[in-house]
Amino acid sequence: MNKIVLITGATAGFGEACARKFAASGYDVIITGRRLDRLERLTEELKAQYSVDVLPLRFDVRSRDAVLNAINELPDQWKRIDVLINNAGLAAGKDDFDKASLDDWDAMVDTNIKGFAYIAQSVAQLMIPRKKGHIINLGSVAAKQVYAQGNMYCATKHAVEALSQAMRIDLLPYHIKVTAVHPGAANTEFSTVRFKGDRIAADKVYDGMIPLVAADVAETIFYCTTLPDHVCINDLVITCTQQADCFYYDRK
Ligand code: NDP
Ligand code: 8X3
Repeated sequence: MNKIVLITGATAGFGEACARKFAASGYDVIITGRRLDRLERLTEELKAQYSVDVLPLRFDVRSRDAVLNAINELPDQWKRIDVLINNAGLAAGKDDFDKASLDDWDAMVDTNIKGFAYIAQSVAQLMIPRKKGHIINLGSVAAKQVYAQGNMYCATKHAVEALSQAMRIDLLPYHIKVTAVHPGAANTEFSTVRFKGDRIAADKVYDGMIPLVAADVAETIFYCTTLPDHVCINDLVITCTQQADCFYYDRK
């Protein structure tokens, strides 16, 4: 029987790369996101290329009802989730605290904290009876530091850090592993989303350096799942070689 991974935000970036990596390694894959066309395309690709089962689920993690319906109504054979990659998230805008859009703040809080927590709790409830499972939460270097104009995004990622610690403590009796993965700058759709389609602003983020790509992060996440049952990586920061942290870059 194949292991099962559930990946939120699998229509782009890290989530999509994780779907490919885990499917290539023989996992059956539950992929989620809002963009149905991408979910359908990826489903066909994974099934054809890797001969694994794929279950695409379209929902918005900001909707509590949608999350609970999707997870509670999983067909029985898909409830045996071994790994959750709790990845769906975004930065919206990059503005001074006093000028930032409240809609942007709501989108980040609702997605990166509330949606993230709804997913983690509902999947943890499926893992608990089996006393087995691995939750991988996508934080960021912005979970460790706060940078100018990062205000609410950094706050949401600090919340991911706090909630990862909280899950690790409260899920300890069930031997559920909780790993927080904190990437630095990675060239995905992230910056295009943050700057609302402004490609010049988005590309500037990666000026003069070779940033991470989604496959780098997927490889690292997958590695965390390959360790023996008694070993858990709790917290992992990964940056490209030209980035030290939120502040120090060596741009050429
Ligand atoms: P992308 O923008 O490439 O992908 C984001 C994914 O999240 C998409 O699949 C999107 O799917 C999904 N998503 C966003 N909002 C929602 C929502 N409300 N409901 C359901 N799905 C949603 O970004 P990345 O892959 O780069 O980012 C993934 C995670 O990693 C995020 O949490 C991000 O904060 C974090 N991160 C990113 C870094 C980077 O530099 N790229 C660095 C550090 C952390 P859809 O639009 O179809 O719903
Ligand atoms: C994404 C990386 O540095 O733009 O979380 O916040 S950063």
